[in-house]
Amino acid sequence: MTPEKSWEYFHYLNKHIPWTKPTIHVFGKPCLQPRDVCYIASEGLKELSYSGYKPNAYSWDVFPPLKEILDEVHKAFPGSQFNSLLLNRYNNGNDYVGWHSDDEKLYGNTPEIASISFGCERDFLLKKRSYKKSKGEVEGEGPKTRTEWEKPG
Ligand SMILES: O=C(O)CCC(=O)C(=O)O
Repeated sequence: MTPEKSWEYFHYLNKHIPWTKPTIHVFGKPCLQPRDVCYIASEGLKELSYSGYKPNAYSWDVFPPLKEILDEVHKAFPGSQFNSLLLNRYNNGNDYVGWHSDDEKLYGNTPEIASISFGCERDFLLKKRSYKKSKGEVEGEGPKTRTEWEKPG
């Protein structure tokens, strides 16, 4: 994607996405999510729920440029078939996403994630999740369902 096209998408998303800043619950305490979000999902996908919040799932059909972006992602990862999109808008340096793994049950045991950024350049961080090992457990023997990576900080 050219930088010009990428900025075109940036302005489209900024203006036309119905951004919300939901209240989520972290360790039982309500707090405003520190960024704007919007959720797009293919028909038939189970409802997404995280931190006590169930976002409304918009259809891809409402936002044709998102379908173009999805096509680009599918081209970049041949054979992929992404079924949903969580959009995040970071308005300034105070907005962020905390360390987390995308391990919601509805995405299955080995979810595939693609990430695409528009706007200013920023760091995208990943770290290997730490976990307790039992005595004698061989490295790489952990439960298959574990999602091993966390992102970003
Ligand atoms: O905005 C990002 O780079 C990461 C977003 C993310 O990890 C998420 O929404 O699950």
